[in-house]
Amino acid sequence: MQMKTVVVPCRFCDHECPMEVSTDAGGFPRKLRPLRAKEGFWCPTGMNALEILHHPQRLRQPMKRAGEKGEGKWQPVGWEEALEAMAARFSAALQEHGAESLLTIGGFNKPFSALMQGRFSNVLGIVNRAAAGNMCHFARSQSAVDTFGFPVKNQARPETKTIFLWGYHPRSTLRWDDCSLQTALKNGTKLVLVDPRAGRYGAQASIWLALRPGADLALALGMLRVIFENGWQDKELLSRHAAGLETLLAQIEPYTLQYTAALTGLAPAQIEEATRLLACEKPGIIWAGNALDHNTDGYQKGQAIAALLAVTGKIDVVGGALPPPLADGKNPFTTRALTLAERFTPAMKARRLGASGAVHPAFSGVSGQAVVASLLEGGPLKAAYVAGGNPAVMWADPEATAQALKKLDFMVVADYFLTPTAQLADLVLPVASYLETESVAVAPDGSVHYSPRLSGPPWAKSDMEILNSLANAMGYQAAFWPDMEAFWDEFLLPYGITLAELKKVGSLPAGQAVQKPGPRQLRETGFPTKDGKLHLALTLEALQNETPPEPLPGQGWPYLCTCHKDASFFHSAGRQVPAQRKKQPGPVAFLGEELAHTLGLLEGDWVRVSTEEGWAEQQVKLEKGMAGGTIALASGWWYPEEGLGPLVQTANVNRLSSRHKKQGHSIPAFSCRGLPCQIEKIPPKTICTREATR
Ligand SMILES: Nc1nc2c(c(=O)[nH]1)N[C@H]1C(S)=C(S)[C@@H](COP(=O)(O)OP(=O)(O)OC[C@H]3O[C@@H](n4cnc5c(=O)[nH]c(N)nc54)[C@H](O)[C@@H]3O)O[C@H]1N2
Ligand SMILES: Nc1nc2c(c(=O)[nH]1)N[C@H]1C(S)=C(S)[C@@H](COP(=O)(O)OP(=O)(O)OC[C@H]3O[C@@H](n4cnc5c(=O)[nH]c(N)nc54)[C@H](O)[C@@H]3O)O[C@H]1N2
Ligand code: SF4
Ligand SMILES: [Mo]
Repeated sequence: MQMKTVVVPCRFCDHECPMEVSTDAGGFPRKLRPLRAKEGFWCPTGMNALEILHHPQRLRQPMKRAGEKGEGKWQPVGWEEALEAMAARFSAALQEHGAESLLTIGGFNKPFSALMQGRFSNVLGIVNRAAAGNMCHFARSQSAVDTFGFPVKNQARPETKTIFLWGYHPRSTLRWDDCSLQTALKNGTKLVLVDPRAGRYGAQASIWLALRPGADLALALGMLRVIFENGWQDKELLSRHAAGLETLLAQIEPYTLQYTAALTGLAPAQIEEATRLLACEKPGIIWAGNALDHNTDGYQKGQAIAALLAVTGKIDVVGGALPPPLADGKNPFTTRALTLAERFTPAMKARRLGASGAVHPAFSGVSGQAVVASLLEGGPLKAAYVAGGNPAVMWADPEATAQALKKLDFMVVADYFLTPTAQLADLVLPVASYLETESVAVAPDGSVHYSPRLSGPPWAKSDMEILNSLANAMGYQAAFWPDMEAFWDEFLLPYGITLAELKKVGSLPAGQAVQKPGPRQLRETGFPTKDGKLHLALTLEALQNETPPEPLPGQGWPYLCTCHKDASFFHSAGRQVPAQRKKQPGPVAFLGEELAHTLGLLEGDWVRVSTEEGWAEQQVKLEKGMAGGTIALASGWWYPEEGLGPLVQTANVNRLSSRHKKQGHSIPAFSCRGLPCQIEKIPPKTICTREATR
């Protein structure tokens, strides 16, 4: 068979990795090869596009609900009818109940899909937009922006002497970071691991701080105190630029080594030595992950980490945390312009759910907790458009989330499969994967590439196309495009080329040179914060009476549970895909050998982990040196094979999390790291992966 190859960007997440696709004589994709494989890069999610293409459980046509919500009875409908129904229901909600009655739900940023969702919301005036940011990275990145003016990008340079992996496990999650980390380690960079479990880095770390889950704020404050006690701070930098230093010093005062050790479960000498590495072996960087975002005090944790970087002079230094370039030549058309972001005015933002209170002004979305609370209380929401998210699995308290979503008059879900969220919909739409969509890709070097639609299932449409058609059907032609070719023509305007012309030539070389991040002499000019200062005081007072900063096991809940992501799955997706389930057939909870011994548990046993909120059942894998009294469950689990409906998610770790008790201050996240829990052995479960996936 004569094969041809073509390079297309994977669009399952916002990294848009180039994939080499081999197509047969009919142009049908047969083989995938990630072009970054040479660097040791591998991603099961990107690779599953081929299996999705042929999967028997793939959504194959729009379907409307035929029975009760969640009953599993569907009636196939054509695209025309689906679009008409959507346009009618959304228009009716708008007219009868106003823009506050509409809701969009997206998940982790899917390129272009999120863009069109943003434009759709901005044109219609939708104020309630739930995406994943508040439970993903927002606390971490915004706290750095507020402290020294820009978010931290993980970059290892030959100059980098130390890297802290702090609640971040890129070998499973963001593998290109792991590739660069491995290169750095080979070149002598030292690794400090801050994680209750060793994962894939325990053996590579010079120091492993196996802290109690949830105790990151205490650790960071304790380390700050060690720094000032030893005079390791960058005195010159602080004397010129620090704001709020006195407050910070008062805030860290209680966190003596002994107190910090007691709160974190770490040895004082270990904390001291890790702090010395951070402060004295420079330049260096802290690569922080989801463990910092997934608590009510995620913003304060981010502030403390940002303060650690700032006081040790790691900002704007080659080998440390560099600011992004002032101009980004990657795409002359900014997302802001394409989404018509200026239409989302402060007055509109003020009308969204949960806007009052202590929400950070930079956070303009709504949290899942606010959506669920409002729906259960009979609030204004009537109709929802869901694309790229699976809230009935990924939000806190899946049961309440499902009950809440059922209360909507009308919910549309665009997905590949009938997920627990889609099962609750009134209308489901089959979405096209990156292999099945014609698009344009702008590479990091600024070059522009045509990405063909490889013969995929004709029934599937891209998110962009669906929303563009919906907006047209609702009468918003003026702010949208007659078809997708017209959209791409507009996207390509700054390049002086049309889609049809790009299709002929394939690619445009990099135009404007893309700037690399580099030092900007901020020590001289001041930092890109509103007043040029380094803002070191933490907004700790905001936490008072809300959340204890460090969860401690209590009566009836003697242990602590936390979670992590499986290397083989992207959140809740992929559980139907044989190759992925083969790698990871079921949900694995890591348990320290000591605790396993205390509980009489062996590798492979099944356990039920309970918190005040609920329980989840997973299979034990023993892990050496894990933080005392801790179990780390896998997130995102449901069994498509069980067909039991959306309410039965026995393995879902989010059953353990509260949706209302701990809203999170500043950035509304829910806590899923460091919850007091109980662990008990249960009879073994059989996971029928073969039936599941065939
Ligand atoms: N306990 C716990 N909870 C967590 C986390 C955790 O670690 N632990 N992680 C949090 C984080 S970091 C995040 S980002 C969120 C993620 O939350 P979500 O983004 O809601 O989770 P996903 O499972 O990725 O849901 C994406 C859904 O969209 C579908 N999909 C994929 N690509 C596309 C596309 O291009 N178009 C459309 N229409 N659909 C698509 C997938 O099949 C899947 O069903 O969860 C958060 N929740
Ligand atoms: N395979 C895969 N890759 C993904 C994703 C996916 O779902 N699957 N999701 C993508 C998304 S949206 C995101 S946001 C990133 C997230 O990527 P990561 O930040 O790496 O995500 P996690 O695995 O959730 O958490 C990282 C580490 O935190 C540790 N941890 C748990 N509790 C604590 C704690 O209390 N303190 C500390 N210090 N550590 C703790 C866990 O053991 C784990 O090693 O990954 C992205 N890439
Ligand atoms: S899902 Fe994997 S292959 Fe696809 S863009 Fe993201 S990291 Fe790259
Ligand atoms: Mo995320």
